[in-house]
Amino acid sequence: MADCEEVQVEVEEPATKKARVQADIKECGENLHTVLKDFSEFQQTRILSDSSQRKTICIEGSFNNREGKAIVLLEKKPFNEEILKNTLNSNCVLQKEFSNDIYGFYEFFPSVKYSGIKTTVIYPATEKHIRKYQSQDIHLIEETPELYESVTLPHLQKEKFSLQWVTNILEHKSETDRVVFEDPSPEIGFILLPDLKWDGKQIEDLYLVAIVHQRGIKSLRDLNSCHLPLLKNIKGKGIKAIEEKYGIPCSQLRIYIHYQPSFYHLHVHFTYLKYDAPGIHAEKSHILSSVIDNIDLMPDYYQKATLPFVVKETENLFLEYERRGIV
Ligand code: M7G
Repeated sequence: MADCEEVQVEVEEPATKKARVQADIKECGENLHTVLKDFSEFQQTRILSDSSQRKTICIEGSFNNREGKAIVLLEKKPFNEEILKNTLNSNCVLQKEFSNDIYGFYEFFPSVKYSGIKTTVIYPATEKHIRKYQSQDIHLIEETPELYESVTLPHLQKEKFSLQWVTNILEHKSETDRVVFEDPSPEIGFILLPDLKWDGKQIEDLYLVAIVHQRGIKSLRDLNSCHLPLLKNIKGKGIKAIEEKYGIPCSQLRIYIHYQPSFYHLHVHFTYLKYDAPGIHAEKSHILSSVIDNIDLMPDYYQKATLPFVVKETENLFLEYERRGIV
C-alpha cells in the first residue's frame, strides 16, 4: 500500500553530525529553531511534570554551547481513522507478550510515519516558563475588583510572558501558512489559527485560537460593552471558518476565554467539545456566549464581578497574595 511507505530516516555519522550541528549553531546565531534537527545536543536536567493520564512529560534541560535553560514537552497523539487505516496491516511489527485462552497481549510498533510524538521546545525558557510547566500545588483566589487593581494588575505589569509570538502572528511574520481565517479589521478583526497544542492533523484534539488585532485588551477583566462587536465577530466568523475547514458544527465546539491567561493579549480558545483540552475547567474557562451575555446584561460586569482564578504555589502572584494574608 502506498500510504504505508516507511519514512526514510537518514543516518549521519556521529562525528559528522556533531560538527554539522555546531556549525549550524554558529552560523544561525540565536534562534535554536532554525537549526534544531534532533536532540543530540540536549542535556536533560530534570523532569518538571509527568502525566500518565494526558500522556505528556515535560523535561527541563539545556543545549550544548547555548546559554540558559530549555524545556521539552512530549505528548503522545490521539488515534484517528487515518492512523488505524494505515497501521493495522502487515507493514508494522506486532510482538506477542503472552496469551491466555481468548485473550492475547501484544506490543505493537506502527511505522515511523504513524508513531510521531508531538514535541514542543521552548528555548530560552525563563523561570516563569519553568514554573508554568512544573507540577505543583495550586490555589484558588477569589479576585474582587479591588484585589485586581491592588495586587493582580501591578503584578502582571511587572512580570509577564513576552507577547512577541503574538505580534509575529498579527504582523504575518510567523505561522502564516497555518492561518485558518483572518478578519483584518483593526477594531473587530482577528486571526484564527491552530493553537500550539494542536498539530492540526486530527479533529479529535482540535484546538484553535483567535487572536484579536486590537492591542491593549489584556484579559477578560478589561472587557465591556465596547468590545461586544469584537466578541460577537469572533464567535460568528470563527464558527463559520471552523465549520467550513473542518466540518465541525458550532454545537460541537467549546469556545472560551481563560482567566487568568498566560498571555495578556485578548485571545479566544476554540476546542472540540469531546476533547478534554487542558484548561477547560470551571476555575479557568469562561464560555464566550456567557461572556457576551453577561456584558449584554451589564456593560461593566467584568469590572464589577469577583473573578476566581487558579494560581500555582510557587508563582510570584501567589506569593504576593500570601504576603498580604489573602490566601
Ligand atoms: P492562555 O489562556 O494565555 O494560556 O492561552 P494557557 O492556556 O497556556 O494557560 C494562550 C494560548 O496560546 C495557549 O493555548 C497556548 O498553547 C497558545 N500558544 C502559545 N504560544 C507561545 C503559541 C505560539 O507560538 N503559536 C500558537 N499558534 N499558539 C501559541
